[in-house]
Amino acid sequence: MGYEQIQTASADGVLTITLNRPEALNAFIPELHRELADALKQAERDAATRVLVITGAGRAFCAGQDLKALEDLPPAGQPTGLQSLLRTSYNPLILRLRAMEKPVIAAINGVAAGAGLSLALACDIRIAGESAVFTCAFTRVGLVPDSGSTYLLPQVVGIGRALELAWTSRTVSAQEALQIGLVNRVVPAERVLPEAQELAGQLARGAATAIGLTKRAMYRGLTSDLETMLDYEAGLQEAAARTEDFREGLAAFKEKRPPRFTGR
Ligand code: T3D
Repeated sequence: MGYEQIQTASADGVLTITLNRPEALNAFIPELHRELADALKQAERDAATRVLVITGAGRAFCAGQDLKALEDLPPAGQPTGLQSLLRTSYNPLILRLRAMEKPVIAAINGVAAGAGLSLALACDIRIAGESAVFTCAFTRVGLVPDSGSTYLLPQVVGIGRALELAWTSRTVSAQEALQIGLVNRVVPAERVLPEAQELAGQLARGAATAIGLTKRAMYRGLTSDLETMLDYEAGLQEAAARTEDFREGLAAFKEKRPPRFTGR
């Protein structure tokens, strides 16, 4: 599938996906959804892709749903189709990012608003530029947070902050985002993508099975209990211990050298 609404670039096990509608601050339209879904599906299947980086072209990360594409609304009280739009495009996107047993890093180069914030929250690690800003945006246009924000935002920043940010839609600076745990790091604007790609490269050279299973277990742990997770970890550890990478890790330790993992 040829892409117009996104750009993709692969290097050393890292796939960088750039949302590419800079004139609309990379807001979502159906074609962008289709292309992103296709790229993620390919990345999931491609053993050579170890880590993903998602970023935006131009000055924005993503401004959420393209509001100009929602012009033909029926009169108030009539069905709008938004429910179906969420179920067929946004929800599968968020679930795919979470289910994918590969790290996904958001390189947040500018504003993340509405479902653009949800997209960032669904990524595993968030690196923001100093001038990036965040807004829930949903309530400002009379909508409730969607695309996972009611689940993800309280997990990341706590329920009180999540409600405040959702109700007010106030703009959060990159520095405040760092302080409240909304992002992992803040870096100078020109370093956002390089830092994300450097971290991605480091992870891509890691033990892929252990990294993938760690993601699966950590997210499962959020909705589980200690006893269940102790048992679950034992099963996953057996799977990790059967890999060649575990043997290489042990050998490298004994030989006092860096490991050379192959992902097998
Ligand atoms: O089924 C469903 O429920 C649908 C799913 C909904 C999920 C959602 O995401 S709802 C929330 C949608 N997003 C928003 O409400 C954000 C709207 N945008 C803004 O609030 C502001 O643009 C920003 C805070 C993101 C950035 O502000 P600023 O001052 O940096 O830029 P700007 O001047 O407002 O925007 C620049 C251009 O981008 C402008 O176009 P123009 O006038 O120069 O031709 C603006 O219209 C366009 N733009 C920005 N956001 C969107 C957009 N165009 C379409 N859709 C957008 N979301």
